[in-house]
Amino acid sequence: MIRIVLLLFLLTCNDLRVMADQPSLIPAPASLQRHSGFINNLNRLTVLAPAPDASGSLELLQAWYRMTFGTALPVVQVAEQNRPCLLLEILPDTVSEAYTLVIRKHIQIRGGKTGMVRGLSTLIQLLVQYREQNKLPRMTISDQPVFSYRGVHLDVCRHFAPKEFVLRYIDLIAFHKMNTFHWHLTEDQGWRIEIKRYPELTRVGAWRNGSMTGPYRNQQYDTLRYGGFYTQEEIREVVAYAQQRGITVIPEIEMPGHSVAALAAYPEYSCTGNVKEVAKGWGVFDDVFCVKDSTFEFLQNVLTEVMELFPSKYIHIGGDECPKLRWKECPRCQATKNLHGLKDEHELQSYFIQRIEKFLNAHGRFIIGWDEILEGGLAPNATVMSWRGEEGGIAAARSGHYAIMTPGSHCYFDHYQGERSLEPLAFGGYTPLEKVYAYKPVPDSLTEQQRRYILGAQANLWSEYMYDTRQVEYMLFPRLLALSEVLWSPENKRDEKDFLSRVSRHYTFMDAWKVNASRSWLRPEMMISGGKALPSLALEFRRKADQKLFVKLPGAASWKKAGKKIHLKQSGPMQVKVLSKADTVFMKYEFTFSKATGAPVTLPVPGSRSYANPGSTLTNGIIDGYPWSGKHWVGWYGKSGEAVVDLGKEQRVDSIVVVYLHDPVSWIHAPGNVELMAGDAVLKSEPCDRSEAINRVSLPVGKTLRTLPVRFNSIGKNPQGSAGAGEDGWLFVTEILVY
Ligand code: TNX
Repeated sequence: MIRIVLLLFLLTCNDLRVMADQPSLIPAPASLQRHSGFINNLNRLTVLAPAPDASGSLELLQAWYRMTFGTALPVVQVAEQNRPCLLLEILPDTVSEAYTLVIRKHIQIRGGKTGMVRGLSTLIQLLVQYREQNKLPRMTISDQPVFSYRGVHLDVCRHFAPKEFVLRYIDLIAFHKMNTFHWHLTEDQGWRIEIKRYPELTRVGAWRNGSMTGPYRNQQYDTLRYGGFYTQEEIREVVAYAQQRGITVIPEIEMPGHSVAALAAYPEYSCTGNVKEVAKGWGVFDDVFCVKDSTFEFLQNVLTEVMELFPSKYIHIGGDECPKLRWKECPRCQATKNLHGLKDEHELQSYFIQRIEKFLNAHGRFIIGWDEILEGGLAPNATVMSWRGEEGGIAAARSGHYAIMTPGSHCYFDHYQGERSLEPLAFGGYTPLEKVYAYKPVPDSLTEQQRRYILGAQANLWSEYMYDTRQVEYMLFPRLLALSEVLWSPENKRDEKDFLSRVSRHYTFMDAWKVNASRSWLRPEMMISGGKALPSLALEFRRKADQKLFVKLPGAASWKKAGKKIHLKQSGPMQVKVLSKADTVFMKYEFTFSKATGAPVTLPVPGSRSYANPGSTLTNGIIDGYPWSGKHWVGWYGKSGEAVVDLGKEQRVDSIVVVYLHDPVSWIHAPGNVELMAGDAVLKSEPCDRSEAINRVSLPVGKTLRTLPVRFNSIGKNPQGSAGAGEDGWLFVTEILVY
């Protein structure tokens, strides 16, 4: 008996050891086969000089090796006795991303020029992991990506990134097996690419006389001159550097909207001729390119220089968020509209994009545009970048157009990745690591035939609140690791728990490269549910690994160790201390109690898309702040919302208070008013205030009630003069309080 137990014990130990030895790679390879045994003396690794090597693979290996370990590998002409040797077998193919990595007596990577780049990042990750043990397990990896488009975007207009950082960014995304860098080069707040024929674009357009300094609603600005741009020589350097790393650079030149900087430099291409300065604040601006022949001549000349610099098949021409106000009032735009028999300004936008598309197609290039290019008729050969959800991508695929998925819900890395109150200022939203990892780029609603039009997905880094490049890294990592695996690895290999443990280990690599990676995902997540005798709450923290939790409850004088559930009965601040081997974090939450706190809520009209949070969100005691984060709200898109609060028993209700959001730049508008169905009577509130971002409306009741059906009346489409005018808008509620 004892012997059997001992045997079982030894077997378990062995299993654990094998587990700890598992190669930890991100993204996970398509196939990995372990062989028995190891290569020893890893610290004596050499690399065999490849036969005439035009691919630059050895150079890249040495650059990445030096970034990681501080030195280069010794290069030998013949493998030496008792020293492991790395052999790069470079195949003539330059396009395929497939590679094999065989570790037996020596190490061999085999692949075309691009496959070799992918293989090198796999090898370096293994070397980081097994360096301390000084031996490498034998294995064969055969690997290739699932999706052909694996993009990362960077907005260098809201905040500028110097060329040196752009090069580093390319290294970072290539190392994680992404293959496209979408370089957002022009915006209202800055034009960042030198165009020889139009020097004013950078002399005037690359600089602004102040920037927004806080969250959008505060409308505070500094008066510092801010800007920068890339010379054509620098751009050539970036493109060549990227090419060497298997990265295609797609430039984005925004039109017809988001073009204030260009129009400040050349006001003659606006409708009014009267655009005075590069925009200081973020948002959507009414001044856009005027739809007349001279504008097209200008843009075609610009694009001609752009094509000379960027060999990519695709040129991104923007197309998003173009208000139609100026066009409606402009005689020249109206003349163009009438001349071509166009129905409305949406068709005029479509005409604009198609005319540019024709020009680029004639030069052998294809356009990508944001999903607004679907409105008023899609240009025949365009590829759609779907950002307002997945609908744009679905519509494109259904009509036989290629699409790239980049929905705000999963791919906007300018959103918060952790509890808002603990994070640096961000755009808004809530896109934690696990959510990115759960992303499926191909919507289920597509047929087999339509699916092949989904090329892949992309992370977007809009830099309104990324004041420096450290912050860019913070927002990119570790979320990029999740997206890279979503796009590279077979879906049946996806396993969140396993992935998170690999992410933990990957910090060794990220620390070596001095990446300012966020550790927010390591914070335990608070789950709130209703307590037993209302009003009360029960809190549970989803902890990671070895974390210990201590809490100081509202009104309490001292800290106590948190059990599995924490019971809460009153308003006030709650502090949480999380201790682990890695670090200590403090978290603070503010709870607001009312008669409804913890009460169950049903949603006869469920929330939309990423904001379809459960009804209990509205009675969980948390009133979110500004900038808002996605998880504390229920959001309804293009319609009114409804919620029914169940107080558990009949009781006196003097009034109810609804706390809602008003953030027009994000297409979120305060409700018109709110209503309560109190028995047969319908009680209506005054019109909702919209002077702050977070507002509350109070509705006097004075009745005895148990269930409270509340209706939040939408104001309909986004009003004229605001972002997304004429489109469906959102309605956001964070809390219902009952007194
Ligand atoms: C919308 S995404 C924009 C950008 C902003 C971004 C912030 C897109 C095509 N347009 O101009 O920076 O939201 O999340």
